[in-house]
Amino acid sequence: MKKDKTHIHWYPGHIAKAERKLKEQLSLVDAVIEVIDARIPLSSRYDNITGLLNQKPRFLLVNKSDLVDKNELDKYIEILKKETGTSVIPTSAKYNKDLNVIVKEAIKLSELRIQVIMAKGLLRRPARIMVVGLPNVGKSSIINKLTRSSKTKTGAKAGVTRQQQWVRINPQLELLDTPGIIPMKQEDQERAVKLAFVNSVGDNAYSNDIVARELLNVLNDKQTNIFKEYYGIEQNNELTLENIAICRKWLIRNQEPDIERTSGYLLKDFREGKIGKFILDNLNL
Ligand SMILES: Nc1nc2c(ncn2[C@@H]2O[C@H](COP(=O)(O)OP(=O)(O)O)[C@@H](O)[C@H]2O)c(=O)[nH]1
Ligand SMILES: [Mg+2]
Repeated sequence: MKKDKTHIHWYPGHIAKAERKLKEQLSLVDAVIEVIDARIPLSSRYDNITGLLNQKPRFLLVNKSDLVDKNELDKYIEILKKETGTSVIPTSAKYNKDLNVIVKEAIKLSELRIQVIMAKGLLRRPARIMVVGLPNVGKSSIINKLTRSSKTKTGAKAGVTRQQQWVRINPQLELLDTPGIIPMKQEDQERAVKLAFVNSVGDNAYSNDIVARELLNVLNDKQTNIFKEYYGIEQNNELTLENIAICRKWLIRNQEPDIERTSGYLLKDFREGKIGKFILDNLNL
């Protein structure tokens, strides 16, 4: 695929299909879990979630919380709670030992609908919950953690889960894993680039150097210093891809900075949390 030098853009085709399927399944579920990424807690929300999800009861999981500062994240959690009026639970599929709080909340949220079914004389059935969210936020990882197995496939790239899949967690709860969709307009490039930082858009939608430069651009002063320290750039030198390349000796012929390679490493280091813990949204947005 040809990479546009200035824009991030993805094929709307398979997203439209996934969105259609998601809507089809909605009538089958009691509630919805929306998984967001702690590094972009505002930008990884679904824009039109209430429209798309048809006012289903739902709650939010702020996953990958191991990659951010807990105190800073708490401020965003408060905002999200106020805004949505729902439970907002920080999680980490990597480190949380006990994700049972998710199971409890899911069952609680479904109870009303199950009671209605039972009032009609039908037998009690397990709560059915759909797990939605952008690609790569950790939906499948959380479900696997809850089943203590690898029933769903996970992966560091966007688009690993291609189909919806029901997973039984226990006799009271079944979860539906879904392929992540990006229900936003591509015109919102400021947000698209944040999705690229955290690997929520496939890497054929952009070129690394543009996204890497943007990543350096959105950092605040404190974050910039942490980056400089990590790559060994002196405090009075500017934080640029070129300077990172020179400090790390990522060079091509004639000792020129190897920008392509540097961009790739920078994004990788950031995504793996090696440089530090960063939230890249802004509270006064
Ligand atoms: N650091 C960290 N990585 C995570 C966490 N949850 C998932 N991942 C990683 O993120 C990538 C995407 O996970 P996956 O479950 O496939 O995301 P999905 O597309 O939403 O289903 C994988 O490489 C996971 O190992 C988490 O809480 N913390
Ligand atoms: Mg998945």
